[in-house]
Amino acid sequence: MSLTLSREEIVRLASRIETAQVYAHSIRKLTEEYPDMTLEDAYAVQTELRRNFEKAGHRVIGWKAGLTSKPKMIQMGVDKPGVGFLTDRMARPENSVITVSDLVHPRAECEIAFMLKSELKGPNCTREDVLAATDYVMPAIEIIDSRFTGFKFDFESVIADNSSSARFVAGGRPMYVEDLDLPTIGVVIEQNGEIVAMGAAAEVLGDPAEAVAFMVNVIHDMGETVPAGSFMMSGAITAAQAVKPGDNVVARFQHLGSVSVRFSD
Ligand code: 0L1
Ligand code: MG
Repeated sequence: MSLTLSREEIVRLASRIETAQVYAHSIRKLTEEYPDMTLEDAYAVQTELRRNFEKAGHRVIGWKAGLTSKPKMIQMGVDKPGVGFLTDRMARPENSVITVSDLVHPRAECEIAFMLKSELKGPNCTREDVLAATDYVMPAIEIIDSRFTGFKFDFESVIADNSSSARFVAGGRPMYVEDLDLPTIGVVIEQNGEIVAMGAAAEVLGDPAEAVAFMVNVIHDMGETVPAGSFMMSGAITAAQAVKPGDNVVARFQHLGSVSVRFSD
């Protein structure tokens, strides 16, 4: 696989996505204009988007794995997850109110987040490396937002759109990985008091630490390492739930406590 887009096209597509994200309007998936776009092109657009946000003063505080569950990968026709960057501007306090009028297709999903105490780097990062570098894990809700019209997209378009990153909320009870059997941690999501999804962390590549190792290796391909202090969201354990103003979402994790968030206009 290689780059097919020119530097000018990468800059133009990154700016199109940035505008869609900032002003919450939908755009056509990028592959309508560039049907031969490769994964390398998509990550080049995402990198340009990251640089644009950094120039505007946003701070990259970590990374996320997206499309981690088997059903979602099958739906997208891929056998690997995607990666996106997380910034300080996406973070929201636990139980805060998230406005949906500045999002396009908001959905909530629950994940296990890893806080790193030492640097991780590819190209051969393993699950064991991740566990050794992890200070603690904690539960999180990610609010994803695809910017593509009609919620129609493909893998390349999603990657360029920073894997639909929008907001995230961490909370619950931080715990050391040695005190947990990560794959067997169960989670239940409630929306307005009703259970809407449940699952076990093994849904994420068999073990969420595998997803973090996968991310580190993709980040290496983007020319970056992952510093100590990074916040790594390992990917959705259950399907994402569409949310609307007035909704209240709670993710209850076994051992790790719960995280909640509310939504308004
Ligand atoms: O975090 C994720 O799983 C990203 C999902 C990307 C596709 C979508 O917006 O549903
Ligand atoms: Mg996610």
